[in-house]
Amino acid sequence: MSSRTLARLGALPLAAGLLVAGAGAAAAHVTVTPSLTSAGSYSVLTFSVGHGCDGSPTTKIAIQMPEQVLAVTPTRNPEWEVEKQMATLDEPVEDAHGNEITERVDQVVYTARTPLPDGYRDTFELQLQLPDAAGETLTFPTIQTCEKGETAWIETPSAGQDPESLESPAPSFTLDEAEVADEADAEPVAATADETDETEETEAADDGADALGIAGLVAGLLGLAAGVAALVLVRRRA
Ligand SMILES: [Cu+2]
Repeated sequence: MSSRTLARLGALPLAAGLLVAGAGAAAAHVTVTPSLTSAGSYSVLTFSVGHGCDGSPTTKIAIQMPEQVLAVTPTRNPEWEVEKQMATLDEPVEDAHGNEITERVDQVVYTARTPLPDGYRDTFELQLQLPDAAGETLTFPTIQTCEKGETAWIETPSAGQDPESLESPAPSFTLDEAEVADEADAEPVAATADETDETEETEAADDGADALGIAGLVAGLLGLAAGVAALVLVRRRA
């Protein structure tokens, strides 16, 4: 191993330390914190707004979705109206249920019922399935509109540039490798259990009781499987 390689390896922890320190400094910006970063996972992204525009209260936050993202489920926030602005896809695609999708969510726009005063923060949660693209950085250019003026959080670092040197960086994060446990995705499993229950309820009482017992057993086993999968996930992260 050459001394140059050793020097590079030595620089790695330093670079990582700088990134962690940078996260604190960026806390006042408009930032995104994903609940999961593994490619293909269902993640809840929490966008936070830490201040107004040069002291002016915030009236609107418009978050642009990366092109690879088709569908978004925004969490409602009692202080804000939320609206999805759609864009037509160049070519229709099929979703997991075989339905044809002709448009995607281009922007999620939160409009304040009462402007958010400078010096107070608020958060916006968007649930979406992360694209299956480990290593790629997802960027969410965001326009913050205030009673006076606006801030465009749209800057992205060029190659080798320190993101901390940007005045108004776009919220972003990098996708990690897909988790193996994602194969046994919790959502489809839950949907199957629900359907079984509904079908059994419409049947005769005699058969229904037996079937419900079996459905309960199946649901129990599925729950156990999900629990084991979750445990494996937790162990892997630790
Ligand atoms: Cu800031």
